[in-house]
Amino acid sequence: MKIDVLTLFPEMFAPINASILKRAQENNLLSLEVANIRDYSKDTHRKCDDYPYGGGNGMVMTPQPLYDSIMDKKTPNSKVIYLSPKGKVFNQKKAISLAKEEHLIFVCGHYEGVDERVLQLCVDEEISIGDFVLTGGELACMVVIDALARNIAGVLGNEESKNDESFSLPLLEYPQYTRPQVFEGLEVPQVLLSGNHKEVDKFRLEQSIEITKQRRPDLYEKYLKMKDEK
Ligand code: 4G3
Repeated sequence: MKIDVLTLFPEMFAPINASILKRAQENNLLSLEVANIRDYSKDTHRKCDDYPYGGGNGMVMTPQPLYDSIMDKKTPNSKVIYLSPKGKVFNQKKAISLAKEEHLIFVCGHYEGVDERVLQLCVDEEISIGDFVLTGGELACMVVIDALARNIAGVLGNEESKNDESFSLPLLEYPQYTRPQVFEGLEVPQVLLSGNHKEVDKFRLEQSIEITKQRRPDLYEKYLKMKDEK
């Protein structure tokens, strides 16, 4: 997959070239390019923002540099995504479907957002990572890229990716333990040491159900309904 990011702050994207996403790029499963919107400004001072028509607080990103940067990256197979608090809320299902795209272009807004006409002209989809406001779309963009990249075939070891079925189940993850068997007086549950895989699976499912019931009553209701339908 090819991903283009358009931002006024390319330096914010350093973390995306570490760890698993670094390996994905080295293995040519993912190609990530971050471009500076300012490089497209035709203004003498490379300005990319201006006061909002109608007044109000803060600045708005001007359409020209944004429009030109998007058009420069766009191909017939691209999907252009804008990160904003008024987008459709991102989830695991969306992460899986975006992982199947050929070319994604992420547009990161700063200040109080971008001129609406750019969204109208170029943006295919508006996505939010949750009901809160960030200083810019960059962190939201990295969240979406990380979540989708781990669903590209080959990016994770196959054992790791299997675990995601816990989110379509829909139950929260069961607790995990590793060595030592006793840590600060706390013991690993006996059943996990038994070697009885059927009992282990049963224990984990019970744990998942219990933690979901406690922490996410909304998911628990969904789970009960799904079980009934079976
Ligand atoms: C206001 C995305 C702020 C308007 C972006 C863009 C939160 C999210 C911004 C606008 C963001 C999110 C930039 N904050 N919840 N800040 O995904 O168009």
